[in-house]
Amino acid sequence: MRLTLIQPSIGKIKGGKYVDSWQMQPLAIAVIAGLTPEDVEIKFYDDRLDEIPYDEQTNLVAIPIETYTAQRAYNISKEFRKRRVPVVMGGIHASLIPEEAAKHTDSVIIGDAEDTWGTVMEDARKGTLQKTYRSKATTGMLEHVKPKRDLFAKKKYIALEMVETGRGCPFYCEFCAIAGSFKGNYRNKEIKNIVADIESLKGDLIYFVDDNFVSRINRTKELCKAIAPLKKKWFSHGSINMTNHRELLRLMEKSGCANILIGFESLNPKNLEAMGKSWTVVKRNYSESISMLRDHGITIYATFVFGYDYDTLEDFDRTLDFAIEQKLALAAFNHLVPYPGTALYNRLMSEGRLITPNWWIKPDYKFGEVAFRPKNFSAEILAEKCFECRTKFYNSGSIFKRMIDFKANCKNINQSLIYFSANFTSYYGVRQRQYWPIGDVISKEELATTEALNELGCQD
Ligand code: B12
Ligand code: SF4
Repeated sequence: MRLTLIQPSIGKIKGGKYVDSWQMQPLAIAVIAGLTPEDVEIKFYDDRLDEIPYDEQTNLVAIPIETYTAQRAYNISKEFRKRRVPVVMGGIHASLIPEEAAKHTDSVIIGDAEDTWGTVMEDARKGTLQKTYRSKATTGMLEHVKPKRDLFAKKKYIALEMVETGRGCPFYCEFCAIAGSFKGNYRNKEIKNIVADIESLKGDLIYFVDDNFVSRINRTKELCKAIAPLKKKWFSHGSINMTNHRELLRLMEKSGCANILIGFESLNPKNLEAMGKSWTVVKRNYSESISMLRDHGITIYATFVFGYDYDTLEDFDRTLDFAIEQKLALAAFNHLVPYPGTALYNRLMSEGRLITPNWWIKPDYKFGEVAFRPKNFSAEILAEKCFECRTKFYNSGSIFKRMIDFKANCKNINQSLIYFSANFTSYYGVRQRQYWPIGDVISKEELATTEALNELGCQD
């Protein structure tokens, strides 16, 4: 039997380069391959880097989908199904709205693959694929499956090794797809399995893909102690309440933490309250938390979101100034996105504020377009102001100003190299991503007619 695994892109520009910062190893693909019986021949194509050979013989196609890749995945699925090849889909978007995915595929896997994939493969062999498979794994430890990373060997990904130590997050922020999907649930793997996974990797830069690396403080401390002797540099995401635990910060530093992405979201306490995120500033304000992380040599990738009801036009500049003054190593200035399956989506829908309820499958939808009506300015102004914050944050003056931080951003040669390469990748990425086409492969001419080509800076 032959299985074809496909990582979909968001959409592509024919002959153009894909967004650099999005070219990372797709770990879910390696996990599914690791769960697949040995006698099955596996082919893997990454739509971001490869052409998909629709006519190559195969018995089953499996595609992970996120909200932004759903439209493209549905188009890919259509091609295979036209050729009578069954297609199955899983991943966060398929799990959040399986009824939509079911219209475009033979089978939808809801939740984890670890306890469902074996049955899917058996049924596929027998030709008895069910319409849906639902994972029952919601509590207890997270099972570790050895990812089959050799599938990535010949592909040019960013030089980061992806490792998962836990899944889900104990918090419940209104806008977050993780909260919508895991409902405040968090499960972690056994530390000895994580250590073995890291030991098997050649690279020295690890990206822990966990939704919230500090979900369980004591367990994260134990994990940091266990990985410190491996002498790797690592990056991850975590909630800001980590700064309530000095010992944790010390252990993170000792274990090689180079950068941590933290959702700051807003400087306005009323917005934080509306998001269900007031807990971020209960013990100390953002500046104090930043300074504590800096004292431990940990650089920060802060994400901000605009478009909540208490945001005014002044908040864009105020937030940008804060991010530069605080010398944040990296920052994202996102507009609020109503992901389906979230509490935010349901609220905006009930308030009649979704401009296009199914924006992610709208044929000419572009990355960076705002899909809802904000309260205090228009959707277009929101998109423009976010883009302006990004370009100003990544202009050379700001990069230079933020560089002058010898405790974290430029504390040694390695950290300085990471700082510069991440900032320059972001400088280009910001322009490349804005108005990136969603859903299909389109030509530059088609794109030009939608007036966005210059904005994209997508030279060959
Ligand atoms: C690593 C990561 C990235 C990396 C790499 C992503 C990649 N695919 O190459 C980078 C940094 C590039 C990235 C970029 C973006 N990301 Co991201 N990312 C993640 C993160 C943190 C981890 C994903 C991961 O590897 N998990 C480990 C694997 C093993 O777990 P898993 O994906 O859940 O898969 C399991 C099951 O879901 C299931 N499964 C998954 N797929 C399939 C398929 C089949 C067939 C089957 C049977 C089962 C199955 O089996 C797996 C094992 O159980 C997730 C958070 C998350 N929990 O998903 C966000 C997440 C997926 N990203 C998100 C977003 C929004 C983005 C961006 C749009 C951000 C931006 N503004 O630029 C971009 C989009 C880029 C793109 N898609 O091309 C959102 C998506 C929300 C949504 N509703 O879709 C998430 C959920 C984060 C969040 N907090 O909301 N991301
Ligand atoms: S803390 Fe982060 S990952 Fe957790 S629910 Fe809130 S936004 Fe989502």
